Order: sequence, then structure tokens, then C-alpha cells
Amino acid sequence: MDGITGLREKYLRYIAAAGDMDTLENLRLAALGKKGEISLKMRALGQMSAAERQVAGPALNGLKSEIDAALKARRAALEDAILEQRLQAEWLDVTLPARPRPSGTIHPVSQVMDELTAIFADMGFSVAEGPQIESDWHNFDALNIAPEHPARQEHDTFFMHRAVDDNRPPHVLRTHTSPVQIRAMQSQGAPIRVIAPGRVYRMDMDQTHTPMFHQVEGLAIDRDITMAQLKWTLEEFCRAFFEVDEVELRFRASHFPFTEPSAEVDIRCSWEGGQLKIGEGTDWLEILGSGMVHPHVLRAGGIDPDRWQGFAFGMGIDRIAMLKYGIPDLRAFFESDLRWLRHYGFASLDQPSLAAGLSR
Ligand code: 2NM
Repeated sequence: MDGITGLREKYLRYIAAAGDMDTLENLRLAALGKKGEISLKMRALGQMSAAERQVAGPALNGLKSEIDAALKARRAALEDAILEQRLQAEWLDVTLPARPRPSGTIHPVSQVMDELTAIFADMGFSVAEGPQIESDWHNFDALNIAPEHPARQEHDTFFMHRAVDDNRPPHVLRTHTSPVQIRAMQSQGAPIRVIAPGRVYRMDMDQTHTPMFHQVEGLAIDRDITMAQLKWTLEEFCRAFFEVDEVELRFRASHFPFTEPSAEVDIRCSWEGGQLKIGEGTDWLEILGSGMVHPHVLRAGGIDPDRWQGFAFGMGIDRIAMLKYGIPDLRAFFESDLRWLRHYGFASLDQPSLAAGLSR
């Protein structure tokens, strides 16, 4: 049929030469759009005789399919070329260092808490937690601290405010983490081995005291626990924590309401040129309090003192952090001074583990 061959050649040539999507789209409209050349020819089929139509119809349909296929193939080829061009032009160096962004540091108190948790966990102690606002029963009575005991007086303890008609039992900001041990005894029973690290509060503020500080207490109850095991446990802890081969501890008889007998524990050290060395020398440094848990305390924890016994100890985390990392001023711990935190803080990936630096 007239013109079909010409149209085919023309469009196939143009399509093959089309260099971009716009050109290709214009070609599609010119050929197959509403007023496109091929579309108009197909519309003209209606005016033909049946005989003419029988020849022209299939020829035009064939042309339409052929042009359509050529357009699609060219479009795919152009898309490939565009992608190839982007792949050549756009690239990313994944080995470049990441953009710097502000990163915080681990506070020495948190670092030391993680360290001592790892050490005691290695000895079979798990971590117990409890509320920082405690009933005065958990904080005092259960620990064999009598109502007239000086530690209970207003000038040491922060009491929670109560309205005159409030009949709830008095509550305090815990003055030690011992109430956590009471709760642990009540919920887990004996035998038990736990440490309780955390914040404690006392109304005290000077060079060496802050109204909030950190404490860790330990508790081990079994059928036949003795002070010998207390001494070994504390020695092992000190060797691992201070990262020295040998330590020497000295037990001095003392008194706490919650333990009997009680001992304050000193560690052998030297101070030379303002530099503290643990484990050698002629000086002694008091680092913790300890003793055998008082029968009244065991009973308050729901444990029968005729069948079970054990040791407990407590120490200041802020203080041992200062000793280990040579931090001179306690009050700076809680001032949130970014320069101080950057200086004394630890990288977040500097995770304490018994394999990394805490070895014996
Ligand atoms: C200390 C000294 C001695 C202690 C006692 C208990 C409890 F709850 F188990 F009875 N926990 N910690 C304790 C004993 C704490 O701190 C200087």
C-alpha cells in the first residue's frame, strides 16, 4: 500500500537516531498520537472499500506494532545509556571517614560502675536495683538502725515532704544502697550473691562530700560464709580493680548497726610525689566498710539467721574512681563541665572487660 513503506523507513530511521527521551516522545506523537500519521491512516480505513481495507488494514496494524516495538526498544536503550552515564559520573568513596559529629564521653562514675560490675559478675554476683526514694523501714529499721540513731536525724537524711493528713509511712532519699539488699533478700531468699551500685543521698556538702554520691554494696549469704571469704573477695576485687598483682588489706574492728562483727578495710599504698600507688609502701588508705550481716537484718530480709549467714560490704564509687583515675576534686564530678568530662571521660567503645586491662 502506498506510503507505508515510506513511513516505516522514515520512523525507523528517526527512532534509531533519537538521542533523548523528548525526541523519542515527539516521534511517538507524530506517528501514533491522536493526530499522528499512522493513526490518521488507520482512521482512513473507514472510507475504503472492503477489498482495499483487507490489504491496508493488516499492513497498517503491522506497521503500528513495528513502530511501537521500535519506540520501546529505543526507550530501553536510552534508559540504559542514562544509567550507564550516571554510574560513570556519580560515585561514592565508602572508605572516606564519616563526617565528624559531637560525641559524648562515659562519666568516670559510670565507667567505674561498669568495671566493678564486671569484676563482681566474674565472682558470681549479680546486680540488684531498687528505688531511690525508700520507706524509712527499708532504709533504717530493716537495717537495725534504731529510731534514735544519729544517722536518722534530720541533719543527715533527706525526708520526703508529707501533708499533715498523709498517712503513708515516712519516706526518705536512700542514704545507702542497703535497702536494695533488703529487697533482694526478700524477693530472692537465700543463698544469694548480689551487688547494689547506685545513687545515695545525704545532707552533706564540703570539699569531700556532695549531697548525692554513689555507693556499691555487696552481699553474700549461704550456709557457711565466713569473714575469710569476705577478705578473699575484697582482695580479689582490689587486685582486679586497681590492676595490680598484689594487694594487702588490713581489717580494723569497727561498728555498724547492720553487721556484727564489723570491720573497716584499709589497703596498703604509697604516696610519692603526689602519686598514689596501690599494693606497696607504708601508708594505709581506708576504702570500705564490711562485716557479717546482723541476724536482725537477715530476719528483716526474710532469711532465717539460724540457718544462713553471710557477709556484706559497702564502698564509695566516687572515691575509688578518684583514686584509680587520679581525679583530685570530688565536686567537679557533678558540675557537668564539658571540658572536665572530655578530659576525664571515657570513650564509649572503651568497654570494661576482664580480658581488657582488668586482668590479674
Ligand atoms: C557497709 C558496711 C558494712 C552492708 C550491709 C548490708 C545489708 F543490707 F546486707 F545488710 N549491705 N551493705 C554494709 C555493711 C555496708 O557500708 C559501709
